[in-house]
Amino acid sequence: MPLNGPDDASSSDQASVSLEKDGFFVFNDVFSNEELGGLRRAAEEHFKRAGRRLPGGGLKQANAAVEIPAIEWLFHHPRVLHCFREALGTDSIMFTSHADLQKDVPGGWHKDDGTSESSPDSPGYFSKFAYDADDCKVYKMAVYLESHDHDHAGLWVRDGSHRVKSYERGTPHYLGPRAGGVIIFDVRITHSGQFKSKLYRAMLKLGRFLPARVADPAFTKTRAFVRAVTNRQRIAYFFTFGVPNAYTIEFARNNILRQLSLTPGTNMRLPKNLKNELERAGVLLAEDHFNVDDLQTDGGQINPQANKFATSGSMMM
Ligand SMILES: O=C(O)CCC(=O)C(=O)O
Ligand SMILES: [Fe+2]
Repeated sequence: MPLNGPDDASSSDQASVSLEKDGFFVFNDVFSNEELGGLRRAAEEHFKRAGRRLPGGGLKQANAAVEIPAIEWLFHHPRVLHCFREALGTDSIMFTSHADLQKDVPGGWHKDDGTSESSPDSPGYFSKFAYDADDCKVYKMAVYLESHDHDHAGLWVRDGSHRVKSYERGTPHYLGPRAGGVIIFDVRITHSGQFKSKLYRAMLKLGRFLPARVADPAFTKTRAFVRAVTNRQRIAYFFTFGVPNAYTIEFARNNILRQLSLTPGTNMRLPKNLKNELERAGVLLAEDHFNVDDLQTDGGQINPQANKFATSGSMMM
């Protein structure tokens, strides 16, 4: 059940209990209109000069905590940290360095734990499948800049699917946050953004006959135009924190490799100021537990000596 803001006194256990049981939770009234305006301006400015165009339309930016300095405040905002602390059920939380920005990206069922239906034997970002692990608590915050309580363009989840490997299990459940609210969900949950419409799927089929360099920009522009004139723009930020243990560190490390592959040459080290602010707010950093420079250069090997959580969790690195 949504709460009226993270300061709601009744919020105590509700978020963490829901996250454990259902795999998601909605917080209302987290950001002010000014803050939403700042996030929107930063996204629009950024996509004028950068970003990755997706096949089939839409824009994405990986490593947004570094690539978009104007939104640095988002990651240490007191209300954001409060929501994560409520969701994770502890004050001791860790930032994974994962942050994405996206605009008008169409969805489809998937999990954010690095697994995919096409590689059913791969445990994704974790070294083994983590669906039965109670201490795997790696949670993503979705910040939609538009209200989605009157359309179906918010987030779909399959209830309870954070505890099963199958992509088909769990009743589909629509979560339409109002602008200013956020959703926090377990990265293991099966979820989807806005599903592709019939018209859009037909367009994509036709697009197969065109070279990607023609089809992708054409779809991105058409979608952006239709959304702008129908007042249905869809911009969202996603970023991930966890409890400080081996699961969170392993997620962070392997997700950094993913972000590097999506944005070659991006600097995955957190900016000094952001690092200081997070530390001041009592947030631990996953990047302190492996060598980011090694990942930058050779996709390096994690050093178990440097990871004090490696032997304390139930999962070995
Ligand atoms: O588009 C959305 O709302 C969801 C995006 C998502 O699930 C992702 O980027 O992993
Ligand atoms: Fe996702």
